[in-house]
Amino acid sequence: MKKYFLAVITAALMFTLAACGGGTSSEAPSNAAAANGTVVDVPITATNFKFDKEEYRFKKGDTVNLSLVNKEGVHGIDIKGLNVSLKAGQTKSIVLDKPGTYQIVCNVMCGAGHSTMVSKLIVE
Ligand SMILES: [Cu+2]
Repeated sequence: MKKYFLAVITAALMFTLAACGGGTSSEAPSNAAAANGTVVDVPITATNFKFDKEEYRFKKGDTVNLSLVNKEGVHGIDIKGLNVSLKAGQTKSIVLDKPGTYQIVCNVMCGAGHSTMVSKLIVE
């Protein structure tokens, strides 16, 4: 009886270990990628008169594939200090190698709320 119990415990342990092992291995690639900089697709969506997020946060070393989507109105983006200037449908890939806060502004005279179309891109 004791032996049977032991066998069940052993089987349960092995099953748990196998399940854990599976979980870890499926997460490992993304963690490894994060350490060396992750590649992130960043669609910035613009409406009248704001961008979809107040701040876009990344880690130093990340590569971001920026694109602009106009959901409402006609807008563009300039990111000061990162040499980014995009119109709708354009994309630009940049490596964020300098920590800091960069201002994202609309670069198209889109109307009454144009000057309030401001967001931040933060590199930590
Ligand atoms: Cu504008």
